[in-house]
Amino acid sequence: MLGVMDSFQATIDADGRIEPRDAMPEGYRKTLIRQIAQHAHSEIIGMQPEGNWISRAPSLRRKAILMAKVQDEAGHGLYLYAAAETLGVDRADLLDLLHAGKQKYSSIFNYPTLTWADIGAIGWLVDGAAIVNQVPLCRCSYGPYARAMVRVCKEESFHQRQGFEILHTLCNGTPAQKEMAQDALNRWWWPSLMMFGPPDASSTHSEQSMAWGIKRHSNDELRQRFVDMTVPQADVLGIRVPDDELTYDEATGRYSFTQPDFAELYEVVKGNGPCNQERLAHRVKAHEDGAWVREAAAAYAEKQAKKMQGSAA
Ligand code: BYC
Repeated sequence: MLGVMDSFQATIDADGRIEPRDAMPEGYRKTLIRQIAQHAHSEIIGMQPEGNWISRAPSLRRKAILMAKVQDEAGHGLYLYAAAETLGVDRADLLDLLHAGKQKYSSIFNYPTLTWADIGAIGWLVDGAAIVNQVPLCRCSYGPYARAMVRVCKEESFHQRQGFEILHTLCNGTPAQKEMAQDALNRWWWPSLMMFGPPDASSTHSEQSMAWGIKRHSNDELRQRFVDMTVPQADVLGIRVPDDELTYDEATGRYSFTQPDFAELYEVVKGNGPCNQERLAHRVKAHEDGAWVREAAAAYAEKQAKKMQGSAA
C-alpha cells in the first residue's frame, strides 16, 4: 500500500499539483511559506519606491497609470498572503515576522528612486526581471501559488510595458531626458541582476526547490534569460547597459556578461542597503496607522457571523 508521502512524491514525479489538503513533507511546506511570504512582502514593500513618485508624476496620465500600478502591487501582496495561508499560517503572523526583520523581502526595494526615469527603470527592469522569475512559477508544483502567479504575471507584463514606454519617451526627448534614462539604467542594472539571488553554487535552496518542482530553473539560468531579453531592448531605447564585458555570442545566441557584486547583495539582504531602515520603518508605521481598519473589519465580520447564526437558527 502507498504511504501518504509516496503519494506526494508520485504527484511530484508526474508533474502534478499539490493542493492544500494533500499530505506534504514539512520541509516542502516550510520552503513554500518562506518563499511565498518573502514574495508577498516584496510586493507590498515594493509599493514604496514607486509611491514616492505618485505626487510628482509629470502628467495626470502618468499619475493615473502609476497609481494603478502601485495598487496592483498591493493586490499581488494580497493574492500571495492568501496563498501562504493555505499552508496553515496566518498573514498577521507573517507581517509580524517581516516587521521584526525575521522574514526577508527582495533586495531590489532597498534602493532609492531619485528621478522620474527610475520609475521607468523599475517597470522595465524590475518588473521585467519579475516576469522572467515568475512565469516559470506559474508551473510551480504547489497549486495555490501557481494559480496566483498566472494573474500576477499578466499584470506584470503590463507594468513592464509602461516602464519601457516611460523610458522610450525620455530617450526620444531632450538630451537631458535621455541622460536621465541612461543614469537610471546605470543605477538599476546591477541591483536588477541581483534580484535572481546568489549564484547557483552558493544558492542554499535551489537544488531541493527544483527537485520539488517549486523552482523550475536555477538563479543563474534566469539571470542569463533576463540579460538576453533585456539587452536588445536597451538597443531599441538607444541607451547602453553599463557592462564593458557584455558580448553577444552568435553561436549560442546568448550574451556573456559581468556578474553583479554578490557581496553587495548579501549586505543588502542583511539589512545594510541604502534604504533598508527607511523601508521597514515606513511599513511598520503604515501597519500601526491601519490598526483601526483591521479592528473595524474584524468587528464587522463578527457582526455578520452573528447575523448568519441568527438567521440559521
Ligand atoms: N533579495 O537559496 P537561494 C516584484 C535569499 S516583487 C532578498 O537562492 P531561493 C515587484 C533567499 O531568500 C519580486 N533575499 O533562495 C513588486 C535565501 O535566504 P533565506 C519578488 C534574497 O529562495 C513591486 C538566501 O538568499 N519576487 O517583482 O531558492 C513592484 C539564499 O538564496 C534574494 C519573488 O519573491 C534577493 N534578491 O531563491 C515591482 C519571487 N535572493 O530565506 C516589482 C519568488 C536570494 O534562506 N522568489 N535571497 O534566509 C524566488 O523566486 C526565490 O525565492 C529567489 C531566491 C529566486 C528570490
